[in-house]
Amino acid sequence: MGVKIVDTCLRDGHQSLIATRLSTKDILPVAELLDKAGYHALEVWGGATFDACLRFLNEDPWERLDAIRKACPNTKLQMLFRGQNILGYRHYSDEVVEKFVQKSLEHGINIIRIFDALNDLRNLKSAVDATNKYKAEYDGHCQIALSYTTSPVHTIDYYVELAKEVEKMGADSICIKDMAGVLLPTDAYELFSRLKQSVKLPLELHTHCTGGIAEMTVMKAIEAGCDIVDTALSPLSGGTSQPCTESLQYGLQGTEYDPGLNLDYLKKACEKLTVVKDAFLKEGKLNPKALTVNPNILKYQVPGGMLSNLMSQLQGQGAMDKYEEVLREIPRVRKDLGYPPLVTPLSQMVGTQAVMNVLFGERYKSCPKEIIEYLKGNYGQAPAPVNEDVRKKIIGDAEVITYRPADKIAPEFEAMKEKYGDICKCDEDVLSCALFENVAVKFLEAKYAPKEKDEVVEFNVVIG
Ligand SMILES: [Mn+2]
Repeated sequence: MGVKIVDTCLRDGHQSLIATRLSTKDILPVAELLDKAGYHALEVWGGATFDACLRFLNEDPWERLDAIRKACPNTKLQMLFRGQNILGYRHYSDEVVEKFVQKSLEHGINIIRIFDALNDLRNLKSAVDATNKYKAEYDGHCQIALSYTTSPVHTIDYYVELAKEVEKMGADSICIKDMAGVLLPTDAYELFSRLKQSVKLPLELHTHCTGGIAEMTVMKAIEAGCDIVDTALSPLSGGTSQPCTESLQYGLQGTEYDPGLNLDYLKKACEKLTVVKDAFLKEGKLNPKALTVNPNILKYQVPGGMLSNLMSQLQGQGAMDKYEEVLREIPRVRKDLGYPPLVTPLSQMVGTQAVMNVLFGERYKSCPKEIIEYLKGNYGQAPAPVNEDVRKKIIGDAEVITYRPADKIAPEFEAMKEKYGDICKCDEDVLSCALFENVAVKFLEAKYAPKEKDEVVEFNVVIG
């Protein structure tokens, strides 16, 4: 049995390289071909795709999912789900989490990859329980992903213990989610060897090429028994994205690890996606910097998506010259905050704080409100103690909670449904509003507005 492959080009590939701007029109012709190539799954939804559809592409993310499901009758579809954050940037109520899981499965998702930025398992429980509740009905699968990072507390023992706990929680498989691409080949070998000995579940590796070591890391993980790896079709692979699918297929062909993918279909899909990619390059929406190996990230631990966001943030401020300085500030902020792994939403929060610290010329002179909430405990437990001087400077004597943040969040779904009863035509619309209220309301108002053109069409009918 060879290694199984999940292709990420239609989710993380474009999230990492082109700020999640592939449209459904770009996606469908590629998806149809990938569906025939023999993948374990295609990662196509979740992460930033939902937000980007509503905010930038004027597309309904639920309709995108339906269209992809229709285009891919043979392959499992996977989504990335941020635990209690769902696909948003704050904690939602348990019943919104459950409803979102159920609707995702109903619209065709099979594998729900659930993670929490802080690996605070309390923040995974609702999503995991909901997936397990509905998975039989919809051919679902509950994967728990552990956010990988390195720090004095993030040791191999830490991950092995965490893996044992998530196995008990009801995961069907475990993913090591190395969103920054900082997992070194020898560490991967040790980590996957230890995990293989400690848990019975299938193991998956998700990493990024940013630092230039991903292919080595993937190979060592496979040799240590990793069952599934994430790769991206060539046009959206490499750089801040995943290793290239076709290359891995060529590299492992004929070995005991042969993924068994059909290279003819991959080539056809590659041709379609290359046309799309070239257009993004031409419009300047694919920054060549994102495609260049950056070994510095092995030092700074910055994930690909965060790097491209950081670049556009700094470009917007006309401060690209501060890029290296911000990269150096990130690990300092991270240490002050108790070594949170740099993954959404923590990556944006730490990134923005680092930008502010550099641009204001004084550390923590100003803070995003999310950092204030984090320091009050509202994102969950930090992996290591936070710097109390920094906490005091930012939140003073405000209360710091130790219970699960969502414990105090009242049910939100019905209230949202009532509030936007005139705009929402279905529960999916209500969920869009629950996650991204302002953006979704604006989108739905436009979507359901009577089309002016249709109303004023006049026919010159000659009755003779
Ligand atoms: Mn990723």
